[in-house]
Amino acid sequence: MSKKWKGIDPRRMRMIDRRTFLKLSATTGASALLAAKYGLGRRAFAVPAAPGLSDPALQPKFVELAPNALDPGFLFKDLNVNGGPAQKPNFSLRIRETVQQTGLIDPKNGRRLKTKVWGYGADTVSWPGQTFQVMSTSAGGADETVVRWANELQGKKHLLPVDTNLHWCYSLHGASSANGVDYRQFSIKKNGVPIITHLHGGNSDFQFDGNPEFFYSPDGEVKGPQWDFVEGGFTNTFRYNNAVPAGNLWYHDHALGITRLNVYAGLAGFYFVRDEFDTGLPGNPLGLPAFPYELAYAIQDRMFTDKGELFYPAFPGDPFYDDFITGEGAILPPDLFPGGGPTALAEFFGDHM
Ligand SMILES: [Cu+2]
Repeated sequence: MSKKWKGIDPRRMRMIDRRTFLKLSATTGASALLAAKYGLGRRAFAVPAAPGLSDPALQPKFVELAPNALDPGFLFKDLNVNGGPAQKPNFSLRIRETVQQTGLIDPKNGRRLKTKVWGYGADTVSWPGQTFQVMSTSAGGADETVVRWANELQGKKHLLPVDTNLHWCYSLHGASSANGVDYRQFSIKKNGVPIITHLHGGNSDFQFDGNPEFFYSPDGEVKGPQWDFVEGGFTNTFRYNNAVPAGNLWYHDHALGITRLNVYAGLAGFYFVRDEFDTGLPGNPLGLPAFPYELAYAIQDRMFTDKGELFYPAFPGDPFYDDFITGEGAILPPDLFPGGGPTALAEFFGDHM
């Protein structure tokens, strides 16, 4: 770190950012004024992608401070602080539904909207999940980080429309079911939403790697077929190898056929490995910035209804449906897709960030 950086007060950093932000939002404001002058409604510049959806042009921008995922207050607390052999999990986490304010407002009255999301957390859950920070064995860390992932999604309904005609958790049967179980006997309505967490970039044993066929329903009642081939059977306590160099990893859901929906609902977060070079601390041998100058942001795109609920296209009339279904000449058998959905679309681009 150069002297120059050391001298800057973190609060001033934030101010600089703010000023830049204000400048940017002033530009947006100017175009709105121009529009008013020439009698163009703001609608002339953007419209919601479909009726009933939130119009991003009517949302205030650069108002909320984007949280830094490396803020010490946002790190998960390691339950075995001294890196000692992890008999208990280092991190005991749950996957649950919660309600969050994302910064969205109701343009009609300026009131904040609330959004139902799914998140990871120790006591309370959040989207994105809090950040892991673990030490590589090369820097004296334990051999493994042990994480318990408790599926506590209690609703018997997904937040988003699920295409159950896909190759997914509860459609495995016949040759596609490795353990011979017919998973069509299960449903979200009866058994809840299955999950399985993948540590992206991790060096993990197969049973802890978040393979989609290792899914499990709330409380592990329904287990994916691959658990039958694991010595000792199913567990929701996973072990991650710490004999890896420093890096920016992330964790996210990976359940068969509903990964896009579970992640969209909020199931993702950061996982940093530190080592003797990238220590994450000031004065590290690589001269990398440390908190508050080292920042971690996940940029994600979403769509919302005008009530603030997450929206994901799946039915005729929804954004991208024409591009990937009608326009491609796809024919969805009406007995399987009453009303033309819900179906999975090949691509999606949200209009809110
Ligand atoms: Cu991944």
